[in-house]
Amino acid sequence: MSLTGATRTRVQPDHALLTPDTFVRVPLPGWSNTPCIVHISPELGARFKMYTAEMPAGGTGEMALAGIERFAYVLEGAVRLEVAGTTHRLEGDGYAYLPPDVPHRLEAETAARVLLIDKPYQPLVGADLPEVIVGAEPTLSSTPLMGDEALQVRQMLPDHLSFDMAVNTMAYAPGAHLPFVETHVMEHGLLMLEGGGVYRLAEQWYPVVAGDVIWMASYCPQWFGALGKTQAKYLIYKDVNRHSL
Ligand code: UGY
Ligand code: MN
Repeated sequence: MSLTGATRTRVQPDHALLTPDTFVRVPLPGWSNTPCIVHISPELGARFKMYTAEMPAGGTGEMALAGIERFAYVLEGAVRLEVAGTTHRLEGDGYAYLPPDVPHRLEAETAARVLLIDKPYQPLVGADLPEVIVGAEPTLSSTPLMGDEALQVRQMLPDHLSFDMAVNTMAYAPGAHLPFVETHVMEHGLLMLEGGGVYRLAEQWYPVVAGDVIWMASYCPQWFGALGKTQAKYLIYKDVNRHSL
């Protein structure tokens, strides 16, 4: 309950910081019994949609749109995923990549929160369609960003031209920071998973903590430095491997 009308949420033409105190839940086609928080969408200026589905036990989700690929990441709880004749069980930090037009069904075994990243898949002449990927983030090996052992990256999707999206986690030891102010063609959707720090977006510096969501448009200058005594970690989406012409 806000008695002051104050919030850290900010929405700008080339970036947005969205904090949990401002989240609004809506029903979405394809989801039964499941309120969804739409964090990032074309209405904001993005070329993808990122949202959290808050599934009660027994809640279900399917893809309601043609030509849309999906990345699903379980934040909390356990869900069953049925896809291509196989049933998988995803627990916290488990994830799946679901190619466009491959029917799938998510069903919550327990109350669960699932982060979804949906976007129109851009086929590439000569490249095969991507396959279903199911994994668990903690089991992946990490690599230091540009040799900095204090900043570890885990890549959840294959580094292959078939994929037009990348979804990584980035874990910063206390005091670690991006090596420079990145300014690039790819856009980002980001969810803070742990800890906190300061995010520079365009000409502003924002304090951020676990639970916050950030959208960075193409070419939005960006930098992050971790603060506090525990690691800061975020999940980050970007568009990759296409010419956009
Ligand atoms: O992959 C990235 O572009 C990443 N280093 N960006 C970021 O953390 N803001
Ligand atoms: Mn970046």
